[in-house]
Amino acid sequence: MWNMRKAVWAAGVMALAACQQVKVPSYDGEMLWFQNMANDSKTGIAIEDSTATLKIVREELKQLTIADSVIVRLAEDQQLGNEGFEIKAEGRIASITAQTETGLLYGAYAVLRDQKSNGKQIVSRRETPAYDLRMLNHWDNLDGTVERGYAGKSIWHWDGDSINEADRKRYELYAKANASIGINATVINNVNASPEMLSEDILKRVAEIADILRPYGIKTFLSVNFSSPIKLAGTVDADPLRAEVRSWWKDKADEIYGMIPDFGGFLVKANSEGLPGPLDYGRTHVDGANMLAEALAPHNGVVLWRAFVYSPTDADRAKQAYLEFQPYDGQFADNVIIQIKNGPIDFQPREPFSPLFGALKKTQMAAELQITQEYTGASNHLCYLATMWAETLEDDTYRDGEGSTIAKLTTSKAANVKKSAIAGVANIGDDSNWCGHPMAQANWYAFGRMAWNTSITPDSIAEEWIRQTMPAVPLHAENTLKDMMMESREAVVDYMMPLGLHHIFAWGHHYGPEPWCDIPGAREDWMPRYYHKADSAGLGSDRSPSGSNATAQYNEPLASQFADINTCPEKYILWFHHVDWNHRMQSGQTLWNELCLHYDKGMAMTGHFVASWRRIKPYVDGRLWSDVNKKLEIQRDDARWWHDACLLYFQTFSGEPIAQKTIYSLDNMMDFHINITNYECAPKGYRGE
Ligand code: GCW
Repeated sequence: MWNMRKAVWAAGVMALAACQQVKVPSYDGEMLWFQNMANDSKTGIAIEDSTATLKIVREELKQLTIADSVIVRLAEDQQLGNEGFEIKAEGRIASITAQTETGLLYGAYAVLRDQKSNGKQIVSRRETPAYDLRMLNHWDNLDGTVERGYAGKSIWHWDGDSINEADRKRYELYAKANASIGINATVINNVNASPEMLSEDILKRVAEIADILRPYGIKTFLSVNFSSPIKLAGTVDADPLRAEVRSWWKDKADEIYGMIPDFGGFLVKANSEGLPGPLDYGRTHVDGANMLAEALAPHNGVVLWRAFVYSPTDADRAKQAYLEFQPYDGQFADNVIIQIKNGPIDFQPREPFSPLFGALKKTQMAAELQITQEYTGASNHLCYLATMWAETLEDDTYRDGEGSTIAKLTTSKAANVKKSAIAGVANIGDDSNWCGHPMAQANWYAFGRMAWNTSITPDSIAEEWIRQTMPAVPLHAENTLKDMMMESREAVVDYMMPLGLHHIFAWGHHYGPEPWCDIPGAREDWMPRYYHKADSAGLGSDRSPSGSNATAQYNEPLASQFADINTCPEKYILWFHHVDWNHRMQSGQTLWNELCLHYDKGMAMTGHFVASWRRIKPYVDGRLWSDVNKKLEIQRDDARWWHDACLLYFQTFSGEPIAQKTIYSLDNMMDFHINITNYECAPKGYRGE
């Protein structure tokens, strides 16, 4: 019955589409969210376009069709700051005002966004960004590879005397894409940085790149290797208190600013995963960061010092960043920002927030989010990450009492913050569609939009993105697609690591499951069992006071809430507790059954995505459709892999049969029979109503 209804409904949609003769616009993956922009605008544009930035503003506004005229002007308005803008619209006449050219550029992209979304009319408003630095972090290496990159090789090329025409065009498009969503800073190389990055030849190319990005309001930053002076100048060591080392960094900073006057600063991964750092010389993170800060300060440069540190010690890895950084609160220079990954471990599909956010009171902090899908299905899985980031930004640390959300503690308005920042590890490569998965472009887009305004909802960002990327999709299909996006991250959590499980990925890659992985002699904290702790009694890491006591790193009331198995949110239960297989969950199910049902549901959702995407087919370009379809089918098969691998392995400990609520047909999706809405009550063997 259900199938029949569905078939009739589908036929109806097709017929409707046919009789409306949907004109499906062509799709060019390279053009990101600038698909099918108008080229027949008659809008009058009043602008003094004497500079590179203002020329871009004029060019962009030539695509504006929803106004008869637009006046673009600079004016003093302190509250708008350096990047804010004001848009006023009366009928079909609009004006964009800002104090700076960059503000005007952001205003221009805002009205163009209105043209495709926002009721397709220009909306009067004033906007200023939430963060001063809205940064991409590329993990790109000089040899052209991209660490944890799934979209081809690096877009940055280092050979030849200067940047070639094709690259120049791509960099302009890259800059335009970033500017259109408010990204104003980019670190172009990997945090696992080569000292060579600071060599003269490479810096010349960096300067060329910076020249291309500058008119789009984007500052260039570099990741630096702490041992650079040893490698490049033969200093005896890289001790941050050694005069010779300090003056090398000063000279290097002067040299860089001589070439790139608006250079942003350095991003540093030190004493982490084998990289050198001040601790090698018995010094501290403060010594290291402040030395670089001193070199950059005369030029207004910034040091982003990463808190992603852990070593094979006895301390629970989840506790280490806090243990290493909290004692130095208040000692970092004014132009140092501590860059903290959202969770205490490493970009897992779901982690509780890093307790360091709630512990540093006198230190500037930036959240580091991962746009590239290292642990969320690479460029094969649909995983719209805005929902994860919103979860992090809204998490309450209780640092200054209730309401101390991460957003509140890190944005420009936060106390003690001179320069605020947020970073996203880029998912960009030289693939023609930039991100590997067409839908992964939405994550790049969403990162920029959330960095501009932490309160825009993931839902409305998805809507904006769809309207600009797939402009012919009618409302019902847009809603279908939006639902897929909004549900996708939870689905990934469910089929990979539900209930607080983490780091059970395969050793050689971070794509598939390998909870059983056991490499003789390898670091304990790189082994899945370090995290899942499965045994015949139960599953999960005991981080309560009876275990590693990581819960104590959180402020009250969270510390007590997480510490007690009965009050710990179930989404984190296996993160904080070793839970008995027969523990009764809120649903009334045992832990084992609940675990099975999460895997089952995640897997079912991926089938649901395949089916939903079929409904979008009439409205999008054929190649785009099949490209995404292929990936969704891979995701569905991978979800089954995760489900089978994890449950069969954990079953060796629980000894219980695998519970299931859905029967999942992998080979005949047209006969799709999982009713997600009725999921909760679908009996085993369920095959439709
Ligand atoms: O997630 C881990 C990655 C490494 C990465 C590291 C980091 C750049 O597996 O590839 O190195 O984190 O964030 O420094």
